[in-house]
Amino acid sequence: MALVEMKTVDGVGTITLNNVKKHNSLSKELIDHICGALNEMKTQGIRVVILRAPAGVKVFSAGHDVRELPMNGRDPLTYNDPLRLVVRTIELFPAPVIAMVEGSVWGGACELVMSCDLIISAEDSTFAITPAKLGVPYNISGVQNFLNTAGIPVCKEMLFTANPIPVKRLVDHGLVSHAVPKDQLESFTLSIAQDIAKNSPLVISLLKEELRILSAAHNLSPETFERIQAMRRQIYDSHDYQEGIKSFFEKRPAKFIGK
Ligand code: LCV
Repeated sequence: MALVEMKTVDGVGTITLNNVKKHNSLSKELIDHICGALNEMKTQGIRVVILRAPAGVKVFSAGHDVRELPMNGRDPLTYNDPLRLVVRTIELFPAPVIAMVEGSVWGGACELVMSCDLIISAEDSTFAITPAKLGVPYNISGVQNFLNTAGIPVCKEMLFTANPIPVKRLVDHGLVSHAVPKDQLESFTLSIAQDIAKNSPLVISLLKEELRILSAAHNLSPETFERIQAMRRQIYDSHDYQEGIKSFFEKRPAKFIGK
C-alpha cells in the first residue's frame, strides 16, 4: 500500500504522507516512499514540491518510528538512518520543498519539516523536539539543522523542554514562514508555490544550493567531531537511553537517573 500520495499540476508537485493510522511516524518504509516520490518528481523536473498530510489530521507526523530505534547499544541516528536520508534528500532536491503543516509535529518530524525550504502551517499547529524526553542522543548534523532554522534561544528551549511549542511563537522567531487559518492553508500554500514555479528553475536551484552550502556547519576538527561522537556513544550505551525508549512503550514518564 502506498504510504504517500503524489500529485503534479503545472510544475507543482504534492506529496501527501498517508499513514495516518500510524500518525505518519517516520518508519523506514514511509521514508522510502517519500524519497521515491521526490526522486520521481526530480525526474519530471517539478519546480516546487508541497509536502503535507491529509486535510484535517490531528498529527502531521509523530516523528521517528520509535519501534525502529536500536536497543542494543548501536547509534540510533547514524548517517544512513532513514530520517537522515530523507533530510538530505530534501536539502539536495533541486527545487524548493514547502512543508504545509496541519496538526502536531513531533521529534524527528520537526527536523524533516525544518529541512524544507519554507514551512507554512495551520495556526493551531504545535512543534515538539523530543530527544531529551526519550533519552535519545540526537546527532550533530540534526542539531545543526535545528540551530540553522530556529536560532539558539528557541532551539535550546525546544530541545531542553521537549514541549509542544505553538506555531505562532515559531513565526515570531522566523522558524515558520506563515501560520494561517486552516481553511486557507491549502490555497495560501498553493499560491506561494505557483509564484515560485513561475520563476527561473535554474536560478532557484542554484540559490538553494548556495544557501545550503553557506548555512552548512563551520569546520569541525576531527578531534572535536570524535569527542562529540564519544559523548553520544556514552548516552546510547546508557541506562537512560534504554529507560527513555521503555517509558515510551509503557506509556509513562521516563525516570532518568543521569547515567
Ligand atoms: C512509533 C508511535 C509513535 C512513534 N513511533 O495516539 O527526535 S527524537 O530524538 O525524539 C526521535 C527519536 C523521535 O522522533 O522520536 C519520536 C518522538 N515522537 C513523540 O514523542 C510523539 C509520540 N507520540 C505521541 O505523543 C502520541 O502518539 C501523539 C500525541 C502523536 C498522538 O496521540 P494519540 O493519543 O492520538 P496514541 O498515543 O494512542 O498512538 C497511537 C499508536 O501510535 C503509536 C503509539 O505507540 C500507539 O501505538 P499502540 O496503539 O500500539 O499503543 N505511536 C505514536 N507515535 N513516534 N509508534
